[in-house]
Amino acid sequence: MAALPKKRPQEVTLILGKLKRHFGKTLENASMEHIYQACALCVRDEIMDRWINARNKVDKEGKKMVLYMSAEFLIGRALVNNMINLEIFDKYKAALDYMGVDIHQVEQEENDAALGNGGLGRLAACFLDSLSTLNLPAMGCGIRYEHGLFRQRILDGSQVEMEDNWIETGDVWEVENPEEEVEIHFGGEIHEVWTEKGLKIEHYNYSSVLAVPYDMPIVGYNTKMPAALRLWSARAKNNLDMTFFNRGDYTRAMEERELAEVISKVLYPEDNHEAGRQLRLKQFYFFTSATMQSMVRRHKNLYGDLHTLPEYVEVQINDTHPTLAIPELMRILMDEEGFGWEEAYDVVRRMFNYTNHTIMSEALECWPKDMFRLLLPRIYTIIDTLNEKYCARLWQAFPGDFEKISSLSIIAYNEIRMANLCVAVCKKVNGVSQIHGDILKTSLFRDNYVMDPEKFIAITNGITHRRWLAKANPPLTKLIEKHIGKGFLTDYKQFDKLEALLDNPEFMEGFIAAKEENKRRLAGYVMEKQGIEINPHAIFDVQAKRLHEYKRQLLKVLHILYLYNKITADPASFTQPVVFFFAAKASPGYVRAKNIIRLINAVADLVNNDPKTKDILKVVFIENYNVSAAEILIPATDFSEQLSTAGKEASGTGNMKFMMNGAVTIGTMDGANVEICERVGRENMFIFGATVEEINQMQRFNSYRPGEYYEKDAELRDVLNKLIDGSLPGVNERQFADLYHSLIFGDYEKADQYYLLHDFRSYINAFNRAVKAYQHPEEWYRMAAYNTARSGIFSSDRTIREYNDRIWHLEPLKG
Ligand code: 26M
Repeated sequence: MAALPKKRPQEVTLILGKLKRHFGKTLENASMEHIYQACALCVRDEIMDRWINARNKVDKEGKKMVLYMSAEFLIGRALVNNMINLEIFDKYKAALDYMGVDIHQVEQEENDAALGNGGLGRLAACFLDSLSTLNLPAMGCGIRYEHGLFRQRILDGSQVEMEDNWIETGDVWEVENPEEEVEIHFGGEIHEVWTEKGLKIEHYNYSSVLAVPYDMPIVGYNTKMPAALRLWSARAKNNLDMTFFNRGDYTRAMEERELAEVISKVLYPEDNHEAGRQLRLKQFYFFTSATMQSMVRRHKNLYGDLHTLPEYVEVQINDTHPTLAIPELMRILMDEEGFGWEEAYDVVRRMFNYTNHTIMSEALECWPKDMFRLLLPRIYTIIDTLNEKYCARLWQAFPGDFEKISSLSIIAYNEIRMANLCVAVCKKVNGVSQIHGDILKTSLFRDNYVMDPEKFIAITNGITHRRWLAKANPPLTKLIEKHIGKGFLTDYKQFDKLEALLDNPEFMEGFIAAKEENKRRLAGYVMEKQGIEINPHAIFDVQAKRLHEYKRQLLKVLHILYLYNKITADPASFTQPVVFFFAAKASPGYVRAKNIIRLINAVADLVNNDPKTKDILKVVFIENYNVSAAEILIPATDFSEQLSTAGKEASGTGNMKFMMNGAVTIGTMDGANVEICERVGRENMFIFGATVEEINQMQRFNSYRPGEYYEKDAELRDVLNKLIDGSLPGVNERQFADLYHSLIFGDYEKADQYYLLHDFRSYINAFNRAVKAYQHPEEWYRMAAYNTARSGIFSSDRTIREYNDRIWHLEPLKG
């Protein structure tokens, strides 16, 4: 039968209308980017009414809201995500089909909004999706970086950074609100003046920068309450300083403007590392001051009395980066609103909560006192007073114990320690997985825990299963919907229903077909982007995360070299085809991390081109890992590599994404891997390596001797020697000497800080068990599908419910 002519979908008219009115184009002469813009404008229209409505309701009904403050929001693309959450994806797909346009090509026109580095920023984005889906009143508050995380290219095996320009295609989602701009003050001097009302602080000779908010709607699934993401952009107070201009000093006239606007120019690309740079401190004060000023302004307009602020606002600070909101609110209440110290502190101590994301000492935020005081003189005096009062409290708790008091104090050794400030003032301090929460109590914040045990909680991270399953994995989502309906999209508990389907052959066939389809999609992506051919029938083994020594990409490299040695010595010893995918950005200044990228690519060169290994092993470095690449990579994965040294990865969230998409984890007992293991059992994942307790033991007794592993294990020695014996193509023999040396001898730090050699054998063992399991397809896919079935608890909807029950106590918006 001939196909009936399809009825023209109504969305076609909408899209064509936007093309005509906004760009003066018809379908025939519109570019793909025009079509993207037109679709985005249509979707935006669908959002706006709900958005306005929700905000009015919150204001009118006097609902409490949460301000989720974060220096990073790693959003990714918005178009298709918004369509899915508005339940209009199928209609738009049909409309574009009708117009002869592939919706996935339209999708790719959008640049990722990569206003974050990694886990911390992506968690913030998942949380906003869940807050909106659960209809909880929320606003995300951050910085509108003109340039997000750099784009990565690999040239001759090395990382090269290129400028990101997300705004080119992202501005369609934002609404500029110049009427809500606020002024931020830096530098200058402060004076105490006596007035009839008592001592008053005045601030002189400061320089001003304007903060202009741009609001972006965050649409949860079928929500009544789109959240707002408010990002602040820096602008000079005077466009051109005419006093300089009139004197003929044209450069100076513009300089002022450049200096102001540089504040929101670019995201610092460091993850889990703190370099103490002044501009970054400016960024932090800039967005925290703007957020506090606008919060106070709104509250005064709506409710009049600032004493009631804690009844209407909860502030969650995402790591220490937004900590300055605390002294800034003290400043506003005291210097601008006439509150006394105790009166202001009583408001502030009831509003703030702090999430810690790392115990890596190099990532703990500390600022040199002198630099801080010059840049923020008034905030400095407030912190100084907070510190004084806190030390008095510490003295009560630990009389005479100067060492303890100085380790807990907010200011010591000429540094201001943001984590200590947070712990001193916040109502709740939370870790991001159970094990991480325990480590906070027993090590990083041990003494604070003794003083205030009720402050410390652990709420395990989560991921939004709308983006990470429904958007990223259409075939598996369709299969799940067919068997259990769409309810799981808003009710994560319904994942449990999948367990019964593991005995259903139709479901299992569909599960396998979905995995195969996703593997072919990834193979197509790798071919298109990088011109590399891969075997879609091989095991897809994936390690995708920021490059960091503690995450141990290097352990994976050692393992690949081990397999290479084995196969070249005896081809029969390992015959299972495996593609090893790495995807990772390194901070541009992190020399060793960049060298590990260079090494991965050298090893790829070696094994991919050796006739003895090229049909068995393939190493692929995925360029420019970002949210959109993750959406392709993760659903295609068989083995999820989660190799961090136990005790170092606070939670991990990639681990959850892989699990949900039916990959099986090879991992250490670290972060949320521990809870994944609790959910699926040791028989459905591959655990290896030292535990936190074992690592602590070795540290306590200083008993770890990596050199002994090198001496006793000949195969390990052969692997390590490959780094320096000229075997690796395309590099100088000295290229990896530092890595080699750091594992066996160490230099400034001690050798093999992250226990790679200790865990090497244990890892090989776990990998081999995984390969063996994979070779029994029926059992393997059951294990994979079981992982999906047990993953519901890692939805960020569960996480947000827990934050709400234990910290915020917000009421969902109804009607
Ligand atoms: C700080 C100051 C200066 C420059 C950079 C930073 C900085 C930026 C990002 C410090 C840490 C940053 O991120 C830390 C992070 O992403 N932590 C991860 O948080 C995830 C969400 O909770 C956890 O799942 C990861 O385990 C944890 O590593």
